[in-house]
Amino acid sequence: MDDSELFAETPRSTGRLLDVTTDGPAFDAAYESARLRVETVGRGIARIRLASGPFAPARSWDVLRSQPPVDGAAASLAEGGVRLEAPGMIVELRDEGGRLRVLGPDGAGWLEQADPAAFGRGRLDAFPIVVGKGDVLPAGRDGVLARLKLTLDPDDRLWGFGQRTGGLDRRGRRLTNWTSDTFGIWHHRGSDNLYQAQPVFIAVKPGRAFGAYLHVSHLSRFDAAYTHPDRLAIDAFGGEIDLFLFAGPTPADVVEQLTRLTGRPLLPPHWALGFHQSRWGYDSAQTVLDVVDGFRARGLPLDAVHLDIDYMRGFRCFTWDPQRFPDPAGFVAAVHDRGARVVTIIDPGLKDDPGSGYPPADEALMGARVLRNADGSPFRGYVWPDRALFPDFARAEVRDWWGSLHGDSLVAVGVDGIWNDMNEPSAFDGSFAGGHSHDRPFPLGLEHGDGNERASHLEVRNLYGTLEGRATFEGLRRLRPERRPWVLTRSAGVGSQATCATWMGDNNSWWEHLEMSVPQLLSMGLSGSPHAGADIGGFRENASAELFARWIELGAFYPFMRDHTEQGTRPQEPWAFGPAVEAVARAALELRYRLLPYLVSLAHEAAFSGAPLMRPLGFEFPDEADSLDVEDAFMLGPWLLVAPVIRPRQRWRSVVLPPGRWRDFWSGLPVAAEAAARARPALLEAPLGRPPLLLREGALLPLGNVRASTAAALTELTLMASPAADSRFELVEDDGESVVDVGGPARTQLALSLRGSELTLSVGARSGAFAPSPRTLAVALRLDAAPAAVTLDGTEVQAVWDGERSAATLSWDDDGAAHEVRATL
Ligand code: MIG
Repeated sequence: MDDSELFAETPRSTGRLLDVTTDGPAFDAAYESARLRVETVGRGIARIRLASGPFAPARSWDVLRSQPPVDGAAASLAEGGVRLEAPGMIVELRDEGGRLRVLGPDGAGWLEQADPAAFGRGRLDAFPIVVGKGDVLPAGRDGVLARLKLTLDPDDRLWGFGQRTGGLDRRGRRLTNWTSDTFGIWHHRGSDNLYQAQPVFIAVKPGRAFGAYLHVSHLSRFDAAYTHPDRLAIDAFGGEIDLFLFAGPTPADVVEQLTRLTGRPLLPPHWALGFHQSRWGYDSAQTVLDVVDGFRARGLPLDAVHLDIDYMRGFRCFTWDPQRFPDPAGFVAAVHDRGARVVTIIDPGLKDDPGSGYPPADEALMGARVLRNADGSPFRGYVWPDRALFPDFARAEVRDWWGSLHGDSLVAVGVDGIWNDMNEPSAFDGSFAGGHSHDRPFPLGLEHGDGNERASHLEVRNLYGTLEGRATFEGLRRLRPERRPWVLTRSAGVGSQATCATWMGDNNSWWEHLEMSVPQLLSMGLSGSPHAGADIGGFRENASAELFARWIELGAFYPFMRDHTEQGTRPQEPWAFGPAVEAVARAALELRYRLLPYLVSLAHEAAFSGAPLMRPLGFEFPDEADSLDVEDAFMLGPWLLVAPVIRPRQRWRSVVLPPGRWRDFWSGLPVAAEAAARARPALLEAPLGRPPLLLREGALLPLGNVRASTAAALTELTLMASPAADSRFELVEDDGESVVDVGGPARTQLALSLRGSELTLSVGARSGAFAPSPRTLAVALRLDAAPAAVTLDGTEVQAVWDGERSAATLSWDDDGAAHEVRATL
């Protein structure tokens, strides 16, 4: 877009560079009509702020975490400019032209400022997705658009950008950061923004990655080589470009740096990693219990059932319908008795009927806790309960109040988790009963915050879901301090990973949306939010039997695994499509439950370093160009490669294999060694119920026994191993429910080495407070042939050779002590 389409007036450029001063690990520059500050704020993290006036004030709701000081970062005046050298990255400003350059530690260019930055009142119609009837830009600096153009390396793939439609590499797209209720048919490539806003990206090419986070909550947009093939333009309202840069050098390092700055991902309770069943339209306690019984009667695993808006009395949040759910506590107890958990939906819109015996509305109005119009009157919009009020989550007092609302009606009843919907926020301009239009009635000038923190909707909208999720998380933590909170949210932003899991909203029962869920969830993890899933089977419209089968097969690898569908669609429980599909669903669910010890370890890794559970191949093989460009397959943690089937009637899949020796998970047999050696695609068989699933060389994969739910004990732990010269994995275990502090979880170091024909697998002594229940520990070595000899702690033992699974297995009662298995191949 050229300037005339973006700005309502001729924009001001920064003008001449007047003065530069250094300040320890930072430098400041004054231009004729702008200021710049470049600063090292943490290990591998630099911040660039550029504004036409004073920098924006800090906000109490901001997600940034303070960082310890960094050694070895210093700014110095150099010939022709100023240079900030920090570990991992260099930022320079050259006197001539006053432009920025970002370089790697080796001096290779990463980003270069293409034009002087520009500032001016923006044009709202340049952001068509945002404009509602009568929307106007707020006055003052809110409405000032800041524009920075950077030149990119032509080889850079651009990953991340949060929740999006489309593919993994988003080069060539324009990406708006604006949370919106964009449902079903709008989940397509032409429609760029969805419910969440994470303005972050990773630029990656073989052997090098760096990242960026645009720390601006106002409406903003990236033009990622869309208008100009080698340029990244950043446009942000609020009058300032505030850009954090992450030095990498690998994608994993970037995600670590991003989540160190904005919060590590939450640690979910174990039940949340199990299978969730949901649908809009489970309209009575009995219906829900019948569904849970359906799982139990068939022996299908289930950990949670979700209650959609059907449970409320007239869509009033924090109430139960007295006819449909006459005894909430009895109902929840009955689900618990069946070994499952209850998650209830909560929308932000509170029914506007003060004085009618609905305390949340009274308290909201009397406490002035809601969003206000410019004249100070409460803002009202229409959602499920009809006319509604919207809490102002930017205020700490309102977040506390909101959290406490979950006490009597939900936590005291025994509800286990909370599902936040409609928090983009979404509302309409007329009653739902009368057929609503899809206007966006939240005026951009609507007021959030209080005191000297009053802020416009243009500034706070993108954070609304993040702040609601935080209020809910903190409320649950206060109300039930002994348990890990679990909150699922539809709208989210950078920072919400610390409090909420998310799902991808209202997809359709289309193959295209099954396919899209892979790059979508990969992008979520790369953007710091790994605990994400897409509705299995698709939300809108009816899934075909085959689509459902393939989707639940794929969903077994989603970090958050939930079957959900819209009111009025055909039944979508795993048995609803007949015995053949039920068998596929059973295989998928059983695999999910076997994978749980691995998923728990990966969730701990994510909580420690940000590393996503679901990873692009290039995350694990960042030096391999071929791996970097795969978007239709992914890694689950370091050890498993998943290549889902994404088309009907397909029984084969071609898979680009990263280097190394890969084995078929099911048979244990080596896969297309020739293809792997030369990074060529392999063609793999993919019958229904058995999608291509490959075990990486060096795998140390912990697997559990199949259970009805995580409420049942883990009685077997199997370490599935595939030989390699050297590899390691940390098995992390905990009780799955309590808040884990440092020293709580149990850790076991696993290591594998191959010297000549001697394979050694060592299981370290378990450390930490958690003690697992009694169980068998098994080692399953995936080998080409039965081993010649096997010893356990130096004593010869008999391993059982299973030719069909190419596995030599031995087991013992787990005593938490160190053990060593040696096999002569
Ligand atoms: O206007 O609560 O994305 O999961 O079933 C639709 C009803 C509101 C949208 C959510 C969907 C949920 C539905 N909600």
